[in-house]
Amino acid sequence: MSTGFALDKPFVLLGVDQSYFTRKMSGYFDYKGLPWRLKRFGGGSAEVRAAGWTGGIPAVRTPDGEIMWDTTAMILHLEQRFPEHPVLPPDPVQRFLCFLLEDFSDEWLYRPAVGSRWLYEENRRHGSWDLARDMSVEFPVSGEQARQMVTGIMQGSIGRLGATAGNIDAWIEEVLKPWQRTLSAHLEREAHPYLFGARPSLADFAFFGGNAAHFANDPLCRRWSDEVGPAVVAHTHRLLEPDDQTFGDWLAPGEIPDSLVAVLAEVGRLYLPWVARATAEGAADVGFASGAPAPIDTTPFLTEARGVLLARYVEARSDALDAVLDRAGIRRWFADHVDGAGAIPDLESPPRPTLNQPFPSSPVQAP
Ligand SMILES: N[C@@H](CCC(=O)N[C@@H](CS)C(=O)NCC(=O)O)C(=O)O
Repeated sequence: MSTGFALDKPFVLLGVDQSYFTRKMSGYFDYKGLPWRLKRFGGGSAEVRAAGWTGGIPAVRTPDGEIMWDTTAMILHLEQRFPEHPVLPPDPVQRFLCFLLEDFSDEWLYRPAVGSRWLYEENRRHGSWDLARDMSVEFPVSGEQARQMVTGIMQGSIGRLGATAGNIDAWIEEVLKPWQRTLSAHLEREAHPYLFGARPSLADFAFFGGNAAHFANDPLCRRWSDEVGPAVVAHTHRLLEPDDQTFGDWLAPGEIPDSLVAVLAEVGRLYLPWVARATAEGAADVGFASGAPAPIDTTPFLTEARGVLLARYVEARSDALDAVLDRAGIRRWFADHVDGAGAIPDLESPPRPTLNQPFPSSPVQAP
């Protein structure tokens, strides 16, 4: 299997275990069977900054010493180099839906993930110490100093991603729990223990990252996930131990079970209306049924990501795809916005995108 990488050295994943996007990458490496090791990183590496990185963990050092970042771009780049155990469904309709669901995980579920860690005392107590231990490996500070540092930075940034003390309960009751419940109802079926069949896709690793780092990890979130999404917790555990699993085939071409349509409809309940408006107008309110205010600005990263997904829709568009989007009641969030389509990035070389932070927090400074 020639990949252009001498695999005598591992990939170095620069991030932390408590990080949503770091776990997305670690889950992918484990499934692909690529050698990797974790190096605790919260932004203090001169090597990574010298490569042009400006924020957003993780980053990755390849076996031949190249630095790259942005999980979506890195996974799509590695898929070109390591085609075995592919994570993109071959069927063009399922492949577009895979990108749609990955986008939902990366750009939406991250908000209740970080909000629930820093706005609920029990989660904050556990999360801040877990992160402090890792941060104090990289920075010359005491555990307590690291805990105060990371708590200060994250609490200072959650407002920007739309989570506040006034609306966090709405994020949990109107976004997280309905999502975990609907996803669990799909994953509990024997025919598809993963989103698109009996093997995991890019979107499965996106959700795995959020669950392994937050929703199946932080105490309060774990109790909710056990209650409303037991098959989601089981999905997380399978991808934590891929060597113990037997993976099967993708869904048959054109096969879109009703339970998957329900999952897509859940994406269209609050996220797609919000992102379509926010990226077109600069900002929009989530529109929680409870009335909890959640006005959120787009970011340059999000507007670009939305443009890429619309370009993927334009590229994949067919009667079959539009029929599925109609079944889920979400076609208009794509078909009516094709003028916002951007360019699909070419990921031949290790990606170092200029924009990498959907949710920028202030740069990590040692006290
Ligand atoms: N586009 C990036 C997003 C990375 C990202 O936002 N990571 C979070 C931690 S899970 C982070 O570093 N947030 C704080 C920041 O951006 O300053 C990816 O997919 O890797």
